[in-house]
Amino acid sequence: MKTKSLFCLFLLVLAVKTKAQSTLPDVFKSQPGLVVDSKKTWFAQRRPEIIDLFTQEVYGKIPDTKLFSWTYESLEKETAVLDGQAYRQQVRMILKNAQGKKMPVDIMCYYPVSAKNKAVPFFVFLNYGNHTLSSDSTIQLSISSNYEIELERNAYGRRFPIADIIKGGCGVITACYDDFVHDSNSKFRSIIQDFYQMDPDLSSAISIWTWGHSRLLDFALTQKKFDPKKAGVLGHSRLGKTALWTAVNDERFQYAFVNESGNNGVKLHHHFTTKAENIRQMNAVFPHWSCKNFKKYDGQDSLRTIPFDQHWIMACIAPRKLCLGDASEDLWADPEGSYLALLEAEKVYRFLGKKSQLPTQMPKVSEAWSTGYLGYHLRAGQHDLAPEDWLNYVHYLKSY
Ligand code: GTR
Repeated sequence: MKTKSLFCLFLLVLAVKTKAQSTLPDVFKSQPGLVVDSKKTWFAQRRPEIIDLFTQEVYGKIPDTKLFSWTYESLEKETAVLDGQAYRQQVRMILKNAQGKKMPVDIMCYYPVSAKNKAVPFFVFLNYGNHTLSSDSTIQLSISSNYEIELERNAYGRRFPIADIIKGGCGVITACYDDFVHDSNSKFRSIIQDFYQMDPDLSSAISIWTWGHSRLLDFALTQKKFDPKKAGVLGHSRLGKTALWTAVNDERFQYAFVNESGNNGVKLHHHFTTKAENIRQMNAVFPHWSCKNFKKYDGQDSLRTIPFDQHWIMACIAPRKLCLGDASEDLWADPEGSYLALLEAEKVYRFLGKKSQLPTQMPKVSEAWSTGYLGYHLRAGQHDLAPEDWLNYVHYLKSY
């Protein structure tokens, strides 16, 4: 009897798996049923159609940059740090909306001394308070983060090993994500109305942070030490979802580094597992991470009826570089569903003529793959942005 029920369970799992694959929405099939058959139709029709769909149904609108202006004030002139291996600068960007309302954002950048002679590859990323990156007391306490107290200095230093990144020959440019909009539903709703002058139902914190990444890139591009052809946006978890959406929308980023982004990041909704975060859970706890329309998809991942999936938006980065990292114990972010999404997105890279052939088998723990266009590594351990992840990202940004 026991064997029989086990066999039935096996058949059920098999049926679910097969269904999951057969119902995966086709990235090449446009809304009115047109099948994309040329590069031209991909770029002129299908890609914009996917971005519009995700703007309307998932992440909401990004602020219209034309309605804002900004100036920079120096908080710290170029200062030698990290035993003379790097320079650091702190700059306050004052954002101004069309009504003249101002909002400060504190930017911090580091670059290796070699950047004086030759522009370096660099990472743009948001953090949880500039002062949480290091114990150096000359870093300004964050003006907006939840971690504003002195005690929080260096609280996230491990996640951002600046000295290693500098040693690897790369620069960084960063600011606190809360400076652009607070990561709480109520604050998000008031700031987006007061400062961004947008309907909160039609946007999301992810779209505001996306806009923030682009403003950091603007600043980087005013600085000769950063190589514009080697600009990477990087994010972990909620900020990994943001890095993905940023790279789609801001094509100045040649590289996207998406670490353990999970649901609404690089995980397939159609790869439904009870161990991973689902749409309903994310919408309930973090309603401000997606627009109002996305709430109607609650439960559609478990039923596999959601009419689109995340490989569509990943494919919109093609042919630029996309590098993912997951952790073996981070089942909440669903490493397997992320790798499957990458394999699906790869079909678009190949369609666009790029020679990219990732192994069809999920990489083993501690393995890292790269095809020159797409990269993936699976770190041993839990949900985190660890020095080992950075080793892969620095290597990737420099090598491809
Ligand atoms: C979790 C959330 C995830 C992920 C993570 C993070 O609580 O469920 O989607 O984004 O937070 O950002 O650390």
